[in-house]
Amino acid sequence: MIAEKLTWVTGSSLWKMKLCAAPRRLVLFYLVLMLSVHFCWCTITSSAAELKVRRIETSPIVAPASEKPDQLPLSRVVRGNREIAVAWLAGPTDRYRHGVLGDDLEATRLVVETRSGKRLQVDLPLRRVFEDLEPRLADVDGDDRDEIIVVESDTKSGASLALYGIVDGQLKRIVATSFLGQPYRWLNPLGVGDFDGDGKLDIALVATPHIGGKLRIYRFENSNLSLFAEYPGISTHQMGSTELGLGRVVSASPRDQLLVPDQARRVLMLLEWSPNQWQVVARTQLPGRLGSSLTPTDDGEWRFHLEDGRHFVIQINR
Ligand SMILES: [Ca+2]
Ligand SMILES: [Ca+2]
Repeated sequence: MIAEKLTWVTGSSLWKMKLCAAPRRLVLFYLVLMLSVHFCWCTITSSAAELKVRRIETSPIVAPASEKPDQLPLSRVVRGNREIAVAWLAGPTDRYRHGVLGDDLEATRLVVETRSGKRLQVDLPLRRVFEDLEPRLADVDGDDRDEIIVVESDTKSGASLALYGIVDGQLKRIVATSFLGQPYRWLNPLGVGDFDGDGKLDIALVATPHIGGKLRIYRFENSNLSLFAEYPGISTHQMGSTELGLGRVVSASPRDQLLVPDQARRVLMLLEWSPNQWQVVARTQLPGRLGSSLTPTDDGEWRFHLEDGRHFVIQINR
């Protein structure tokens, strides 16, 4: 009986012949040994990637100057490839003094220029601001027209992630997540990707990245954003910084993955939602605290610097 089990493990009838004649204790020893080898093999192969960090010398990156009238200071103009040619945040105000993004100024207006040259805009009511530095363009619903992902904060309820788009020739809010529930609570959008492998884009963000940040993933379905996955202890932003890209979406098959720092920003992890549970595909300890966005390079790596000013690149080895 024991020898039969061993034959299943090794796949060899020769083993069976030899072990039938072996003492019972020896058979048990071989059984435990072979099962251990089998288990170790499974564990090693499930670690499908490695994160490799290498130091580099580089010159400092110069922040882009404002290029649009009334543009929010420190914000970035974004260019698209579809109907929306350009999008930016404008109308600076200090009516919501949170200061999470480097100053007390936030935007009251979202502006786009279409490819046909038409300018459209949305002005928020007095109790709201765009607490953000860049509108992000993505075709979230797959209709070949970009939506705009932006952080919209309420002076009484804190931040939400909002999706804007051109509807019937007007720039309108299509849908938004719930507000975080109290003022001075912020979230940092992370990006879009197909994180559950159903062929449709999902949206990732980090809620309250300065206080126990939670990575959250939403599906856009039936004109709603529904939360389907959450991972605690993630921080993609340093309080007061204009750097928003400390976490990135990594293209992968069959599901896109997320490269994110832990709460202390000293560990980088590659996470996958696979399926219905999180898997840490790879992780690495950084030689200091992450102090910048992860910027993609032409070689498929990610460039960054630490808070102490040293520059590095990180490579994903699969
Ligand atoms: Ca769309
Ligand atoms: Ca999906």
